[in-house]
Amino acid sequence: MSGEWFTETLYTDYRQSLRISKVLHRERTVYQDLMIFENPCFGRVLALDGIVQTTEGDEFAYHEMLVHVPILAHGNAKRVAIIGGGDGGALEEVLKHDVERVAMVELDPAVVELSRRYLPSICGDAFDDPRAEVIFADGAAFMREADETFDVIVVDSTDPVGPSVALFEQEFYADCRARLGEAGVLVTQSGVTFMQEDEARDTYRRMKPLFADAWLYLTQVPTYGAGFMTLGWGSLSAAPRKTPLAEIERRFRAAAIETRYYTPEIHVAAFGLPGYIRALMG
Ligand code: AG3
Repeated sequence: MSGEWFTETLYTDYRQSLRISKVLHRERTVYQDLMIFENPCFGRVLALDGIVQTTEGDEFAYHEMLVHVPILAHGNAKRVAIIGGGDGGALEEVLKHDVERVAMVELDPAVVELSRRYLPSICGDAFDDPRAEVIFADGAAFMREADETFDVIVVDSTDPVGPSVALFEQEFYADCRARLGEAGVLVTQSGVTFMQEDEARDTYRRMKPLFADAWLYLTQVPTYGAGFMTLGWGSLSAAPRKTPLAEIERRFRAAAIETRYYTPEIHVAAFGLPGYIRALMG
């Protein structure tokens, strides 16, 4: 942060800055530096350890693709786990579906508390939904020790620096696989590929030996900068990713969800990858 600008320090040779019109909150939690500020273009912004996690203006481009793609590809998801996701944006999207239980496992209680206070436009009243259980725990340990099964597991993590490193390891993906029901799907955030090639490559290569179907898919989030973000995809069956457009359209209509980024067309198209990303997959 310098003067009235917030400058992200994620990369050594490329930076993005957002004007700070007002700082709403700043604290060093037990786990990380947390800041919530306002920007004229994106509205309220949540940053953790100096990295933009989500903004009121563009959170839809991330949370809708992270959640609706696996749930609608699965077709009958009743039990969902979210690892991370303390701002509640992913949780809110999951709860738009006809699910029975959502377990959200977040490391840092301060992220949930401050998101409820300052980011209600992102989390809505998701945290009060009786189908949701918020568990404050280490996501990797939770998956190692859990004994329930999930239809969809969504990993809504920070970048693999600091507390979330374990969420990018093959052991963690294997523990997730063990917790997935038939045709279950695991999705993870795997970085902005142009800048974070290793993240996408490692995610794919670590998932590939574990899952019947491993892939990456795309979204584009303005405040993550530098082009497409990929989301990692691992499934116990090839069927979910290959669900035809007409069937995705039918499920989307039946779910009666309003979206701003997600459409059945973009769902299917998101699995088509540019050459520079395809090349990372070998
Ligand atoms: N988690 C993904 C943040 C990625 C930002 N990093 C980056 N630009 N490479 C966001 C959590 C929101 N629920």
